[in-house]
Amino acid sequence: MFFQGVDSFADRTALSLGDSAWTYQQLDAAAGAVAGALLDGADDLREARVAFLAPPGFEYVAAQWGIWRAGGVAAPLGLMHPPAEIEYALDDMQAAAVIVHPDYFDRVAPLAQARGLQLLTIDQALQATPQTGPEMTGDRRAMILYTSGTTSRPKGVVTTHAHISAQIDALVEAWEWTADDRILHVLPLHHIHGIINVLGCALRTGACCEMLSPFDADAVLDRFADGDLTLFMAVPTIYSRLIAAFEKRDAVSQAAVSAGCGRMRLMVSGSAALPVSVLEKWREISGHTLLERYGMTEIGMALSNPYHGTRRPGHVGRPLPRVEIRRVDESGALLADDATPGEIEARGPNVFEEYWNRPEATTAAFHDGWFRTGDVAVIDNGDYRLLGRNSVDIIKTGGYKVSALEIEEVLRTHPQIRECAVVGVPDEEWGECVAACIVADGPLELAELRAWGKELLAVYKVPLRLLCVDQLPRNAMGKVQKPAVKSLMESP
Ligand code: MLC
Ligand code: AMP
Repeated sequence: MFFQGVDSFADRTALSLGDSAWTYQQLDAAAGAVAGALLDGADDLREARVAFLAPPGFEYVAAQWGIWRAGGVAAPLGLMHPPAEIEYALDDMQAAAVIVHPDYFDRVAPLAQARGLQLLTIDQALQATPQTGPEMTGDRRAMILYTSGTTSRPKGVVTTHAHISAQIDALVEAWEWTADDRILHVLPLHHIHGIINVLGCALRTGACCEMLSPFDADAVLDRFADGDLTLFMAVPTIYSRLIAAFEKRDAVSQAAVSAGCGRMRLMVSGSAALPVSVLEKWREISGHTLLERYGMTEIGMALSNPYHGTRRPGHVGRPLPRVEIRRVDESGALLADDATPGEIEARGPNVFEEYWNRPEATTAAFHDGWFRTGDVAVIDNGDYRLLGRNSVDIIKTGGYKVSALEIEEVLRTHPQIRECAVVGVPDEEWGECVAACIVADGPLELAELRAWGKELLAVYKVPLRLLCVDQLPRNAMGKVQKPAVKSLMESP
């Protein structure tokens, strides 16, 4: 597995954060210590789930690699997740242990202790006597990432070491990563975009991954201006923020940013649709035509515009190496005609193992061995063009996937809310923003609702539009009509 093959670049810088930097050798040693702390004399964690919460940096990677080295399944938690969300994840994954950075100890320790889980601070773990752990094989479960879907609570997506390697190898090959790359990492580390596409590819190739967290548009532009980065990857909302920050700068500073971008070899966008206006504006600023690609937690990256050759705005390109893609109609029949919209299905060594502990959901997610993505696309001169999702209950906002049903469940606990329907409405900056249509006992203001749901709603993204109505649009059977709710929320 890739994190065990660091010998060839042992002395190279693997990670940097501010003025600190760590070599591959240091990461490798740290992983051995974390494995020693987890194993505590045992020989193998045998795929026990180990949750970990650490900000982007050395400690995060030490925990991830240490869990793997001990034979465990690494489950990164979200830094902004409130205790209720962490509790849900710990219980759902049936965690055996938790590793926590000292800055997050108070949030996690009571939850781990209440469940009798092994609790380690990362500092403690790094002091332990190193252990080698079991032999790694590709078929071992390696990671659980939580993803929202059309059910009301998130599901744990399980990938093995072989899946992770396949997902990384496809990108390394297609985008020509080398040990001389230096990428600036600004994404959250509990989703695949940040874990696989940025961190994983960098560490697989002996490149340097420079962490900048939390995302700060001006700090990113300053680093671009330094001119020593080769790669950058982000969600469309981040490019919108960079454009806004760029436009506030004076001409000298703008010229420095543009020149620095010119020295980079590739800039990538994904996780949500890249508006053509953003692509064009960023091209004027940076000289780069953003490479847009398409992927999903369950399958890693699947489609990509070319590294060499023409990148078509509004398109997500063609299948990545070893990823098989097909499209089917609503009855599941294979589509031969490129122009007819069809659901994308994926197959290949990149496709995940299962939803943790949800055999029925796993079975339902596959169709004759192909994973059903729920994304609808046409093929236009060989390139895929996404048209949207086949479920109105999935919202993509700021690159995060949010379940409308999950937000509705939270809103229904508000004492004044009798009924509600949540939808995503188009938004220039966020791609979609979350909009709630409610029937309330008395007037309810957005500010009041956001204050009430501060913690709970933060993780699901607070509804940014609120409409109070006397009744929700329903059909003759009494079922809420989401498309009608959507048009209601979209009208000015
Ligand atoms: C935050 N705000 C929002 C919002 N999120 N408003 C509308 N919609 C949202 N979704 C508001 C806050 O309330 C706040 O308002 C203000 O914006 C700043 O909030 P913030 O939390 O500081 O935002 P920020 O940290 O700047 O986050 C923006 C972001 C972040 C774009 C950097 O969302 C992000 O990192 N997104 C990346 C997610 C990601 O990696 N997804 C990949 C999933 S994997 P106020 O009023 O308080 O100022 C995947 C597969 C694949 O999708 O293909 O890659
Ligand atoms: P997630 O479940 O968080 O991994 O998000 C995966 C979803 O993000 C996909 O199913 C798509 O709906 C969406 N997505 C990813 N990349 C793109 C893209 N380039 N354009 C549009 N949607 C995208």
